[in-house]
Amino acid sequence: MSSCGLEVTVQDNRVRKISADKLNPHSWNDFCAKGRTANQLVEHPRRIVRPMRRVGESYVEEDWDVAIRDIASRMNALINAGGPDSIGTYYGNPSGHSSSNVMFMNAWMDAIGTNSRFAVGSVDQNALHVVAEAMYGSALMVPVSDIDNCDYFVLVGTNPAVSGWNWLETAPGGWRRALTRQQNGATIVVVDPVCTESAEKADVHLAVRPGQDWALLLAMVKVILDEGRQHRGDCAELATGVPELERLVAEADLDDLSGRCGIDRDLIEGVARDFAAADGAMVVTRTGVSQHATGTVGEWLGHVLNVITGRMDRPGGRRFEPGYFDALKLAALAKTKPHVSRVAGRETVAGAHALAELPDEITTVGHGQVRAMLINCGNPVVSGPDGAKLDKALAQLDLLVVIDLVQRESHRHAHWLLPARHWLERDDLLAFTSNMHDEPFVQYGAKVVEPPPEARQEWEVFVDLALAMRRPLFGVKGFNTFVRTTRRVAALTRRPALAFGPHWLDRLFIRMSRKINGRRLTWREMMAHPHGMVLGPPEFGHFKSALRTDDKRVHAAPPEFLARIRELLSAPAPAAPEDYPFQLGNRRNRHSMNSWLNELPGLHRSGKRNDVLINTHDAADLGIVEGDLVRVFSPTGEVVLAASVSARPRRGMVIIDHGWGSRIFDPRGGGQPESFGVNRNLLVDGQSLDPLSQTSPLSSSYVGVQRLEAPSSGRAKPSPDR
Ligand SMILES: Nc1nc2c(c(=O)[nH]1)N[C@H]1C(S)=C(S)[C@@H](COP(=O)(O)OP(=O)(O)OC[C@H]3O[C@@H](n4cnc5c(=O)[nH]c(N)nc54)[C@H](O)[C@@H]3O)O[C@H]1N2
Ligand SMILES: Nc1nc2c(c(=O)[nH]1)N[C@H]1C(S)=C(S)[C@@H](COP(=O)(O)OP(=O)(O)OC[C@H]3O[C@@H](n4cnc5c(=O)[nH]c(N)nc54)[C@H](O)[C@@H]3O)O[C@H]1N2
Ligand SMILES: [Mo]
Repeated sequence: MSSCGLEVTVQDNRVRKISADKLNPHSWNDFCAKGRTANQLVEHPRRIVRPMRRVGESYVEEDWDVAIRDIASRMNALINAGGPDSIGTYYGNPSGHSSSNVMFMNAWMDAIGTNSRFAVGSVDQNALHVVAEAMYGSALMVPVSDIDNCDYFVLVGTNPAVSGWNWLETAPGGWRRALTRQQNGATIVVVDPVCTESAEKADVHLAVRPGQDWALLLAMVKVILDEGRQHRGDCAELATGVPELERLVAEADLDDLSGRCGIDRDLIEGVARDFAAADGAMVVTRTGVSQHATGTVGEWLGHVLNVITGRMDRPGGRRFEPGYFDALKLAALAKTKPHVSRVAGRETVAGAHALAELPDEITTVGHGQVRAMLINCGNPVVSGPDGAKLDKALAQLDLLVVIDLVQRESHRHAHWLLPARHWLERDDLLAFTSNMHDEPFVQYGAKVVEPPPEARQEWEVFVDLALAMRRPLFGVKGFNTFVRTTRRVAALTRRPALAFGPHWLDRLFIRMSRKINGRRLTWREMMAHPHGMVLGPPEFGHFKSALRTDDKRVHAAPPEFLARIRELLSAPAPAAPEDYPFQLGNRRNRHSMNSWLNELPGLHRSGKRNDVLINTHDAADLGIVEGDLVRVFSPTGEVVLAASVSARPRRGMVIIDHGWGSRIFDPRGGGQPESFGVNRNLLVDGQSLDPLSQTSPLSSSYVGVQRLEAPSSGRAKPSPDR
């Protein structure tokens, strides 16, 4: 799914065994809980297997025809009354793991012409999109890591030992490969307020103050530019804006920056000099940087360090992988018009509005008020800020449609539950991500088990809805007639493949594919390699020509980023409010995938719950010992959970894993909802955002912690396994 090759043994249409595909030349040594447990989701006892319509407090199964007709007519009525923006959408993380889902969801949204699009990017990777657009000219131009040649890694806000080396790039086994480099002399620097599994293995761990990466990275840029350690050639020819950067760092003071980020000045200077001097080096920035109000400028300065020290397109640095398919070109063609949101007045980022804006867009009366929502592969009540507010808003909708495998927390008010196919039940070619692999790679994802007969792929739902609503797919007049014609031909000839669908486009994408090592990939060749094909060694030299800026240069100093830094420099360093002295951090768990694996049997053996990790000294001050029940509260909400005392977090920081506290309902069996752990995002307010990426500062909230009671003998278990 994240493009990792799996070997699946199937008998009588049931998965018997899943293991890493040893014959997959790209990903054979990477295998995670998502792959290992895939069959449990396929056979989930609470899986939705037919469309279900809400009747009072329960659900009844219906035919697809009934579902599509009802949804289409209700949506059309809402559009007639309040305009296309009254239909809202939210698409979550797994939508990006299916090309056909993304493509046809957009085709449908363009068909109805709605601007009420909300996406997971605003709780995840928007900062990277904004930086890539400003510096490289395309939101999708994401450099990949050349791990195997790197001598000096600066890993900022990422815990690859647990989460893997991926965020708009996939480097299978990335962390293990970095550790191999380390054994051969490379240095690993981890910047993280928490002493994570990755930080433990690092040569240098910089326990930065949360949200202050920008100050640390700016200090490194300053040391490099002030001391003349930059790559002169790239600063003059590859990039524009270096003089502006020099002016910016002249206004900053190293002691001030060191105070802001909480890292000693000597240490910063040492890391900056070693980074600049290393043969191959890279800065990598991820969600730990982005999920703060300063996320975009933190992300930006990571890229700046790579650019000014000559790391772009050089061994051991960050490369551009052109892949077999030019996703940047397609993205430029398919780019949606920017839109300003009705209530908050903010412009879309990467084609969608911030999830944080959704509740007010639903509850604020006026033309364009969101009255219907379609949630595709998402659990926004749990993954975004102030879930309680969103839950309340979702309850007020005239129509809530969900496409998912099971009914989770965000789906509790759904009027329609539509059954999706699991990725083991569908064919897919992930052409859009071909430039995100760290080597040129192609694999056709083949279906391994037959889905429940009534489960459908998302694209089918979007096509059927557009046809039933009589609104042209892709917003192209005549497209629906064309689709109907191909369907008729397919029915007459009994050749289902003749009906228009994503498989038409997959073939087209391969026909259009770029030559790699002088050869063009063919469909036949791809299909003859079911384990995937590495299309040649990673190539350098594609970065400059792939740039989509008007002058084909890297824009190292976009004015809006400079302005934001000046704003931060002129403000005092943020301090905790008196009643909420702790900053709330997050971590990922080896056995979780955001909110969607926690309930599976066999995972989290030592306890299906999250707890709150409190620094040893802070716990002593509060009189809290391991296993105590504590209340964690903010102005937005509160949760009650067990304490785990640990030396990992910085003082003044408490950590609660996200993704928990999401009920799993039983619309078919009518059983009680199952629930594990608490939703820590109930503590995060939805008002503050990173102004540049509109990302919610999920890791910046201030909270108070209060001991409620001592552990009963049964509760004082160690913290959940990682
Ligand atoms: N505090 C805090 N909050 C965070 C984060 C954090 O680090 N800290 N991380 C953020 C990040 S990085 C992300 S990506 C988001 C995730 O946010 P979301 O994408 O909104 O949430 P997920 O938990 O990934 O839920 C995905 C849903 O898709 C369903 N699903 C899985 N496969 C399919 C499929 O093939 N088809 C359909 N139709 N449905 C499917 C699952 O059952 C599940 O209900 O959370 C964010 N929230
Ligand atoms: N097992 C597992 N793997 C996953 C996922 C999962 O849920 N489970 N989710 C997948 C997804 S959707 C994504 S986007 C990726 C994310 O991959 P990563 O970005 O590597 O995610 P995390 O492991 O949460 O690491 C983020 C780190 O940032 C730190 N951090 C918090 N605040 C700050 C700060 O202000 N500055 C710095 N420097 N660090 C900070 C946190 O302590 C944490 O260790 O992982 C993917 N892989
Ligand atoms: Mo993510």
